[in-house]
Amino acid sequence: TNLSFFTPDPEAVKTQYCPVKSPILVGPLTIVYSKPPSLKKIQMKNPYVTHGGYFSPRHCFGRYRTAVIIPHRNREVHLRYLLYYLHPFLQRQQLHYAIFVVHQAGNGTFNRAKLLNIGVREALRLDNWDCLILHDVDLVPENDYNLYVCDEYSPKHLASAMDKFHYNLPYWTYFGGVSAITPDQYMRINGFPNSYWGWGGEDDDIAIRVRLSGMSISRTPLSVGRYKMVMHSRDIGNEENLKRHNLLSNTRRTWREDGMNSLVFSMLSREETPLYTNITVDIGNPP
Ligand code: UDH
Ligand code: NGS
Repeated sequence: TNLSFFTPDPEAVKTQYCPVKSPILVGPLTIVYSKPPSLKKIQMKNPYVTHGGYFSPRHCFGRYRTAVIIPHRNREVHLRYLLYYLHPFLQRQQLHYAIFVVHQAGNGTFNRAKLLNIGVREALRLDNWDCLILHDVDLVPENDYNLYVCDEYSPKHLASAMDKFHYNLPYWTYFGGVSAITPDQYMRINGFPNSYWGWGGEDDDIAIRVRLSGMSISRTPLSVGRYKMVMHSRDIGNEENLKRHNLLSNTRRTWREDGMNSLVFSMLSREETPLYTNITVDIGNPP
C-alpha cells in the first residue's frame, strides 16, 4: 500500500513538543573574530527568525521559552558577532526565543544592571517567558550543550569559563557575563540594583541578593560554559565605579528597596528590527 498519502507535510504540521534534549546539537564550536559579519548576512543565514528577533522551532513546539536580554551602547560590531553566532546556537537548542537589546541613550554613565531590569520588564510584557538570559554583548558561547534554559530552583551562571579568565572562574562567587534566571527568581530578588553607575560590583550585588533571598547559584560545568570574549578597551562612560565597595557592604540593607520595585526610566523607542527587538531608554544620571 502507498502510505505516502499519510505522511504529514513537515512544513505545515506541528503536533508534538520538541524532545527534552535537542538532537541537533553539535557541542564545541569554533568562534572567529576576523571580519565582522553584516546584518544582511546574518539575516540571510537565519531565514526563520522573524521581526523582533523571534524564533519558534518549525517541526515541533518549543518546550522552553527563552528571552535573551543584552545591555548595549556603542558596541555595534560586538553585537553583530554575537547575533551571528547566537541565533543558530539558540535554534539548534530548539528554543522558542527572542532577543532584546536594551540600548542606553546619551553619553551619561553606563548602568548595566538598570538596563537589564528594563529589559526584563519589557520582555515580560510581550510573552510568558520561562527563562531570562542576561547576556553581555561581547561574550560568545563556545559549546551548544550550554543550554539557555533555566534551573527551577537556582539562578544559573552560564559564563563559568571565559577565555580571558583562562577558562576558569576569576573567583568562586563570580556571577558576571551571562546568567539565566526565571521570572519568579528575578522577582524574588527584586531584580537587579539600579544604583550601580559605571564599571564593577553590580554582578556581585546580584550574587548577594540570590543568597539573601534564600537561593544559591548553580553553574554550567567549566567544560561546557566556555565563552570567547571580543577583545576591547575600556569604554568611555563606563569608568570604574568608586562607590561599588560601599554599595556592596550595604546590599543586605538596600536590596528590598532598590530593584524592580523602584525602577524609573523613560522609554524613547521600541523597534522590531529583523534580528532583535531594540529598546532605547533614557535611564537618567547618577545622583
Ligand atoms: N556595555 C556596553 N557599552 C558600554 C559599556 C558596557 O554595551 O559602553 C555592555 C556590554 O554588553 C558589555 C557589558 O555592558 O559586555 C559589560 O561591560 P563591562 O565594561 O563591565 O565589561 P567588560 O568585561 O569590560 O566587557 C571591562 C573593561 C575593563 C575593566 C578592567 C578592570 N579590571
Ligand atoms: C570584580 C568586580 C566584578 C567584575 C569582576 C571581573 O572585581 O564586578 O571583577 O572583572 N567586582 C568588584 O569590583 C567589586 S573583569 O575582569 O571582567 O573586568 O565582574
